[in-house]
This record gives sequence, C-alpha cells and structure tokens, in this order.
Amino acid sequence: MSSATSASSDVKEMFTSEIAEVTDGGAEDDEFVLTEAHVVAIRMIFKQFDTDGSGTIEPVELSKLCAALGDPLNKRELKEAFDHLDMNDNGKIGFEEFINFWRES
Ligand SMILES: [Ca+2]
Repeated sequence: MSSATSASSDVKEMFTSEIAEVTDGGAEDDEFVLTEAHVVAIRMIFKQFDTDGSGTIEPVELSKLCAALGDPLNKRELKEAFDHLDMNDNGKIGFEEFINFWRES
C-alpha cells in the first residue's frame, strides 16, 4: 500500500536513478540538483516517452514510462503521479511541468 505522496515520490526516485544513469552517475549526491546535463537527460526521456510526438506526456505515456523504468503503476498510483505532475490540470504534462517535478524539494 502506498499513499498519494509515496506514489509520486516513487516515480521521482525512479526518474532520478534513470537520469543518474544517463548522466553517468552525476546525481548521486544526497540532494538532487538539476544541472545542464540533467536537463538534457530529462528532455531525452521526455521525448522518448512522448510517443505520439505531441510535445506533452499523456497518462498512457506516463504509464509506459513507469513500466519501462521497471516500476509499473496501478491505476490509482498512475492517477496520483499524473495529477501531481500535471500542475495546470490540463490532462497532459508539458516539458516545463515535467522539469518542475525535479526542481521542487
Ligand atoms: Ca504525447
């Protein structure tokens, strides 16, 4: 069982380790600080999972992203994580929203 906050922090953890891999272990510090390299890596991940090329991540794309990172989310977790990411509640995650996910503490 996981609460609303843990669903989205799980996702964040997953992304963070994925980015650490992409950026060659640069994100191993206790506090995750976004560098230029991270932004590039995040953009790469974002594009990779924007499978329809719409420039935004929709729920189905987020679902695939999490599954691909080895931690498939159930419907409820997916909705929680998505709602957390979708800051302006328009039903899709733009790159700015995606990036803000890492900027918040
Ligand atoms: Ca899309």
